[in-house]
Amino acid sequence: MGRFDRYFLMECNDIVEYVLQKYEIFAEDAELSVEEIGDGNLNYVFRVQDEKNGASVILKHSGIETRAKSGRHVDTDRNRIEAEILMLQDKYVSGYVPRVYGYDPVMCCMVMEDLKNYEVMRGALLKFSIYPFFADQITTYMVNCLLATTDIVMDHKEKKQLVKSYVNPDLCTITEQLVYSEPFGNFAGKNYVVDELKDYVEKEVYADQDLKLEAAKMKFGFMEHAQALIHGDLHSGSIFINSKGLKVFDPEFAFYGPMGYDLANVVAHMIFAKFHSIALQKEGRDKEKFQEWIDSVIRESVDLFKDKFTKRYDELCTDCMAKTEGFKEYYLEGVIHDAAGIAGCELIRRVVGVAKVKDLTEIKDNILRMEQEKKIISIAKEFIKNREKISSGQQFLGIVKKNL
Ligand code: SR1
Ligand code: MG
Repeated sequence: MGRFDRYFLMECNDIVEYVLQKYEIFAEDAELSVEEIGDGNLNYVFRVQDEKNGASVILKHSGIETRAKSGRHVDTDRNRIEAEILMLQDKYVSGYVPRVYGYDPVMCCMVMEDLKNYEVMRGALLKFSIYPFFADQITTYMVNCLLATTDIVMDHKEKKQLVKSYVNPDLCTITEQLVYSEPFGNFAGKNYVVDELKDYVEKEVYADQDLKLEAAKMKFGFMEHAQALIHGDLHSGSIFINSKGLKVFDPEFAFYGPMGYDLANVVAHMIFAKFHSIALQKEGRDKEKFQEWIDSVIRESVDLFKDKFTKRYDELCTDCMAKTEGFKEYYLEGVIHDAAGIAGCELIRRVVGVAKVKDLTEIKDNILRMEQEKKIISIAKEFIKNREKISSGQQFLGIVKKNL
């Protein structure tokens, strides 16, 4: 029995032997070095580099426990789901996801393209970088991947096979708890905020029964609505970007859920970037330009999603009843309402919950941070409570601007 025929948690010094045994990627005279570069909550990410010839790959390896020492066990099947989703999405929207070279179900390890010429978008936004084509690119990714996997387009039996193949109970449990439950009641007692925000959160979030009811409705929408194969965690840390293009990665939370979930994450994390800039970017022309660009992304992510969805729907729709006049508009309205409400949940959970975002934690002055977080909570509450009235990019942006 070989060393890698039975699962164990690999470390840096196991990786060269592993790659050489399992893959014929590198030249015979390669001089390989390994570096652990992951900074997520769940997995280990290694860059393997041939120092002599320049080639490199990324290995993503799943542990049975989360990295954050919560002791939470998470099914390593997420690594299979991630590898398969990336390969599937490459067919729907070629070039928008990293290439996968192989997946090993024993060691729960995927080998993929090293995107050295790209930057993780959250880091880039924290430096106030602007990407003029982002809204256009991310909506192309979303519409192509999401619509193709719905009952609108896909053979219904084939779709049910995908639903089965991507049941993702452990990762969905994380979302059900961290996005749809804990933010509205702190049931596990693990939420935390800066002292200056505590009273506000008690009153405006935990004691708001109307808010809790709307969140409960949305939680069941998430669990019960197998609409499309969603990415499931499409925040700015799941996007590699440069001035020409982007690659969406890390779809380990993928499953059949409400497609508004992905759009919601894009919008919510642009709002975090906006408040990070409001708090920490030096006043001046660059700040104005960054703010204007963020606003345009919030608006266009929604409007371009709608335009592209409308066009692709007509091209791809196969279901006879889905061709009924008025159904497309009804269906798309529902997606946008979902996106508004889910964006609200995402905004609140990153303020009060255990999984924070650097956009806010980098604001070291607690008063300044509390001021931004209060506004974010107001925006979120309006998104959630009024979601069924929100149907355009301008309405999303209007709510943000009203609460600045
Ligand atoms: C325990 S995982 C915490 C969060 O990180 C991931 O990126 C997801 O957003 C999840 O909710
Ligand atoms: Mg992730």
